[in-house]
Amino acid sequence: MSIPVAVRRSAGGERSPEPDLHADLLRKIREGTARIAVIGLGHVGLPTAVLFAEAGYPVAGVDAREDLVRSIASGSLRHDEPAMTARLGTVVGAGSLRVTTGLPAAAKQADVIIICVQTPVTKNRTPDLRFLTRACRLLGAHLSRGHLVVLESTVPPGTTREVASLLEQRSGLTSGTDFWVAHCPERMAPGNGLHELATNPRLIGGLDHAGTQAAASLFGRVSKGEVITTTAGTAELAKLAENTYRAVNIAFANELAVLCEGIGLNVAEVIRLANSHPRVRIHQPGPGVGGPCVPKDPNLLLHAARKNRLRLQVVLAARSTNDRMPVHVGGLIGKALAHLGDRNGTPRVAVLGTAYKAGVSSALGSPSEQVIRELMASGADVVVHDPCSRETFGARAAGTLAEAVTGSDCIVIMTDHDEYKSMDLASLRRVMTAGAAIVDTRRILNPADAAGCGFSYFGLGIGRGP
Ligand code: SAJ
Repeated sequence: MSIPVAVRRSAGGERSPEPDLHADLLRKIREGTARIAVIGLGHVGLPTAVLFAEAGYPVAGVDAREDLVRSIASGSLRHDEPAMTARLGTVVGAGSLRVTTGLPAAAKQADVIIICVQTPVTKNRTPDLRFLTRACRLLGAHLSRGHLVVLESTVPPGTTREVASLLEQRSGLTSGTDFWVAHCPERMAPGNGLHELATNPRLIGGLDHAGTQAAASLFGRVSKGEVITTTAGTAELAKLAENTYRAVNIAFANELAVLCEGIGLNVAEVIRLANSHPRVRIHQPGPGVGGPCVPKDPNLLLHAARKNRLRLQVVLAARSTNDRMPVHVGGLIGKALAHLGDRNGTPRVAVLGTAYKAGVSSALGSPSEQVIRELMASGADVVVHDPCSRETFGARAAGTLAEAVTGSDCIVIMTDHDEYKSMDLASLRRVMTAGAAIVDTRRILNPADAAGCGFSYFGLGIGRGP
């Protein structure tokens, strides 16, 4: 799916911007007076807005979700990043960041518009650019000469140009002459956005030199990392390549894990030793990949390949390996329960972690969902606990770790939250049933310690010997 645009497209060749308009924009960026509108206040837009407001720019943060806007304005937003509440409170309190649901007014008053809306995939894993299209339609109707539009959302190759075309169509203005468009893909791990957006190298790809120059100057004001300029298309694909590399690397680690289980070796040790080679960096096996980016971005890449009648075999294989990991975890749980021998009644399983990774509240795409739903479908009594996420995926929620574990036959560690790394295994063992098993999909426990406390330990990637 692509952004629907009229036939008229932005110019293929470079056009000269009007020197006064462009020079004026550069001056405002340099002097810190450029008014910035950030569209979309999710895990990327919010820290982006805070950073620019802290750098002294007048920033309007725009989001369609009224409850979100209200909670930011009133200082009651709960956020994964410890520093966010205080820093957000400071810029909102000082009036340098104001938040609104009104995109048209914010766009009209801005010199720079940064688009940070979500770009998910559909059930068929094709790009769903509805949010982006909607934002661009509204924005295009209020675009003025001299505007700089920066697309920070992760997008399929060619989207930045399509954004420019849509804006041209809606505004009657010409990209590269009247306004400028650039792509600056976000590169931040959710949970650490304020730090990573300010320190990671930034890629800036404009549709023309003037757009690249303006966006590079802008992001250079808030980034201590290198600002690397390129074309829009290269920046789009480089961003997708980053997360696809991660997905492929994790899939390889997952295959090693399954192999180690089969031949009685410990994958943690195998990877540790392989990674002692200076040019090897194998990632960690786990129960599958979740979150807003790593499971999604390879699909944007695959979509681009499909459009060009290409089949990216490695990426496809990695996707299916990662997709199968929750099923593999289900198999480990089955082995663990079987190991406990004949028991009367329904097995009770305590699933620890619904968040997709440690320290975040988001359970988007979390492999815990499939594991929990399949356990429930098989008739198990499932209790879930997560110190960060409220998601339960339909299972019974426990308020504390002890409550989740009490009376259980099996603990399944799905997320490597700190609280689980420092669990007091001996006390947990005492409140469980006579036979007690642990399935540790993140290998955060020492198998010998767990066994010493009387648990049957099943680690993902840890072979149990011949
Ligand atoms: N995971 C593993 N093994 C690993 C690392 C991660 O199984 O070795 C799993 C995690 O448990 C999680 C999923 O993969 O379920 C994604 O985790 P992640 O650590 O890749 O975190 P994200 O998705 O929060 O952030 C990624 C990061 N991308 C890269 O490191 C290349 C981040 O830097 C990006 O900015 C972010 O995607 C994004 O927004 O694109």
